[in-house]
Amino acid sequence: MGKIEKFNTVVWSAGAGCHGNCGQTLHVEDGKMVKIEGDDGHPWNQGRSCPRALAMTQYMYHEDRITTPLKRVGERGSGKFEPISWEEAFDLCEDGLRDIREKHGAESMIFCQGTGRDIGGPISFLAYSFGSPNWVQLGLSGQSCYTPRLGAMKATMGDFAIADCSQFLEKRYDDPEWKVPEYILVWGNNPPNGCPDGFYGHWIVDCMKRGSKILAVDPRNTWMTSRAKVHMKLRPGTDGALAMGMLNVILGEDLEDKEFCKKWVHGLPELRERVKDYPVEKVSEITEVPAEDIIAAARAYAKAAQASVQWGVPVDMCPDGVAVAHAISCLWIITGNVDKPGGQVLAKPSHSVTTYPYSTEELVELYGQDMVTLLNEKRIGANDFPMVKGFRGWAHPDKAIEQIVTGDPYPIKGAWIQTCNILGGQAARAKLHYKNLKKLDFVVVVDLFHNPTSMALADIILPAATFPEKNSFRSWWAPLSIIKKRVQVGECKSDWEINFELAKRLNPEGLQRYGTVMDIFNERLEAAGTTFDEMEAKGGWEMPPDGPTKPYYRHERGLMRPDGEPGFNTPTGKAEVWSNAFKDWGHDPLPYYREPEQSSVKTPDLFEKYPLVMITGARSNLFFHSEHRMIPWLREKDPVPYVEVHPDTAKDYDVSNGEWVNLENDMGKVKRKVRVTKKVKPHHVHTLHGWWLPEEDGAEPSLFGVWDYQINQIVPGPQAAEHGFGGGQYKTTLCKISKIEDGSARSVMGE
Ligand SMILES: Nc1nc2c(c(=O)[nH]1)N[C@H]1C(S)=C(S)[C@@H](COP(=O)(O)OP(=O)(O)OC[C@H]3O[C@@H](n4cnc5c(=O)[nH]c(N)nc54)[C@H](O)[C@@H]3O)O[C@H]1N2
Ligand SMILES: Nc1nc2c(c(=O)[nH]1)N[C@H]1C(S)=C(S)[C@@H](COP(=O)(O)OP(=O)(O)OC[C@H]3O[C@@H](n4cnc5c(=O)[nH]c(N)nc54)[C@H](O)[C@@H]3O)O[C@H]1N2
Ligand SMILES: [Mo]
Repeated sequence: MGKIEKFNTVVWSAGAGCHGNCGQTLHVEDGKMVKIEGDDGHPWNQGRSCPRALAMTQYMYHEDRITTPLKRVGERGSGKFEPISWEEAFDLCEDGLRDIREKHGAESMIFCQGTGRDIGGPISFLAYSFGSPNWVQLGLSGQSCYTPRLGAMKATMGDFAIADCSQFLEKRYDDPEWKVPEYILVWGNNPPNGCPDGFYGHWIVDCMKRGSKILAVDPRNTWMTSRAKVHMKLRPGTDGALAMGMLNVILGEDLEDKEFCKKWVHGLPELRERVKDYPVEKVSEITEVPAEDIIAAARAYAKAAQASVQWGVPVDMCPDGVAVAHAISCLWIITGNVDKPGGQVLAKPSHSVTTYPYSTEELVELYGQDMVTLLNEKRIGANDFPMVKGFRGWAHPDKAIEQIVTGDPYPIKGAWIQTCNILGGQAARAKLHYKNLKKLDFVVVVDLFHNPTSMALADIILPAATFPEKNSFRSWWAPLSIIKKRVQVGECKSDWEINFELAKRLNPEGLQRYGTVMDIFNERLEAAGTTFDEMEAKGGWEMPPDGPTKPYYRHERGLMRPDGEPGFNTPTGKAEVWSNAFKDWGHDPLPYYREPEQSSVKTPDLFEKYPLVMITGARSNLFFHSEHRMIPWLREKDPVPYVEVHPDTAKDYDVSNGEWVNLENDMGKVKRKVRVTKKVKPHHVHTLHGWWLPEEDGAEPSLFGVWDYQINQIVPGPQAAEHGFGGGQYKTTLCKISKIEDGSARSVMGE
């Protein structure tokens, strides 16, 4: 046995999945990782780990892991691949991409990613170097994850904000500047399970231990909601009405922070008028939340010395998620809970380091003026939705999948799929995505394991590295961190290395200044006045110094605006509850509520046929989306896909605990095992998304059993959000339960 060496690092993809920045200690023996444990000295997680991090050794050295580049040798979908060298793989990718660029234009190649792992940097670098403006979270209907919330905050405050749990301060809860939030309004979020969007879930629990009280907005019962002073169990997708109702109470009872509003808020009189349309009784009727609960929660939140909101993806998945996020952001704005301790902390990338360039100047310098023109004029969706053009540099997912078939205004011929499982978890209308993507001429998948997407579509597969196997850096909120390679598995390469090699081949002149990926890292780290090696020598992470990226009261100190004046980064310098940005984009400058696309109110006939509201994808801490089903320690805990059914509903449908059933609507049916539980309300059901069976046959037609278990084939689309962002129907699809008479689920799941 060799000596065990210990290295501290940060858990950012691939492996645990997640959006986190946890400090973990790797135990390495003879070049192999043998154990992982939480790093006590790291301010983010202070020594803690999650099940997926703890199972990393099983993930890294799993027998199914893809460890060499692969080339398809049979028909698409036949599952026949053979190993090739990296040189051959890069040659084939270069030829395939060049061929599309020459015949159809670079925009005919789309670059698809999943959720925000360590991918935005490498994939935009490759797409833009190649010359395509079409970088897209393909399948995510309405781009309904975080983008609607980010868009609303950008429009109202010019910056993003998250619940203040002292995460920007090195001494954390012991820092004298920080104050514990009196209330935390946990809205459509289960933080300890998901740690979403750069927020470590147990920070809320840490705050609760220090006195924070919880107000919860969630149709289900969770650990978190069971601790709430007020739990508002709303009808899924009616969050916008609830937020407007709370604003109605606060403004109706003059509970706003008058001093803050006078000095820093734009458009309060207009908001006051608008919320009159949402009296509490009406809101109670829409949301199914008792009026007294709405009033109690609104008062508690508004009267607190400081209070914060921690929200989740169901907000985005409401129809017009942007408007819902707008309404919720008005809560913290009018109560003055912004940029102050224990409120909503303005969150900026640490040390102003960004993983990829944002500004037009930087884009022109790196990729040329043509790229910027393409981004504005040819990016899919940019001409349909002003917010797609004006706010976020991604192509529009629902438009992109349709353009593959219409070819209008130009053909889509190839896809680079990196860090996403479109057919196995990301896409609503999963079968439509399957059918349309099959039409492409050339598909590359960069992943660590096979999945239904790679099996059905890939011509070339490139094997990616996990976080202990790669160099990278991270500035998503704080601290600024580097990730240093410690082990090698097979021939796997990091996403940065893969994309760098290809980008250089496809744009040799433009990228002359970079010799290796390390040159890119160091260029990006310049904003922090440091280098990768210096960061490593200092222990790998650094908290932001006083200035624009460290709280508090930055709007008063002139640190938020490019002109250095006090105020927020908006046209008026104030937090705009009546938003000039929305007006300029042609949208309602004030928040509003819209009914979900399918519901008892909007589609009563459909509701009669399918009277169950299906919530999908409330996060399990065992799995990250469609990942981890092959990891024994994790799968053992939740071996099959369940559906949560209330006892009354189980009775109505004559089904019992442990019985296999179908969830069904006009789009199809999907198998689930019944778990009778009061976690859900009667006539709501909940089930986890992302199910496929790695142990099953991967070749078509099985595709790892995906069409038996993938819930997204009965989740409809396209989104109908006015903004183009929001409205994915992942939490509001109507369905019914039907019996499986032939025992087919049992045979598939081996029970
Ligand atoms: N029904 C339903 N569907 C949903 C949701 C829901 O709530 N309900 N949520 C939606 C949301 S919010 C999102 S963001 C999407 C997410 O959807 P995706 O991000 O596509 O999620 P995954 O299914 O985990 O697919 C990720 C793939 O990338 C691979 N991978 C992981 N890390 C890396 C890496 O570092 N490099 C590379 N090259 N590959 C990597 C994994 O092995 C996996 O195959 O799903 C959406 N789908
Ligand atoms: N372990 C793990 N962690 C993850 C992920 C994962 O797959 N696994 N995915 C990551 C990603 S990409 C994301 S976007 C986040 C998502 O994580 P969160 O933002 O926490 O979202 P969910 O877990 O989908 O839902 C949170 C809660 O909202 C409730 N809910 C459902 N529908 C509604 C509704 O209409 N309104 C309201 N108010 N509440 C509703 C659910 O019952 C659930 O308890 O997690 C991230 N973290
Ligand atoms: Mo997400």
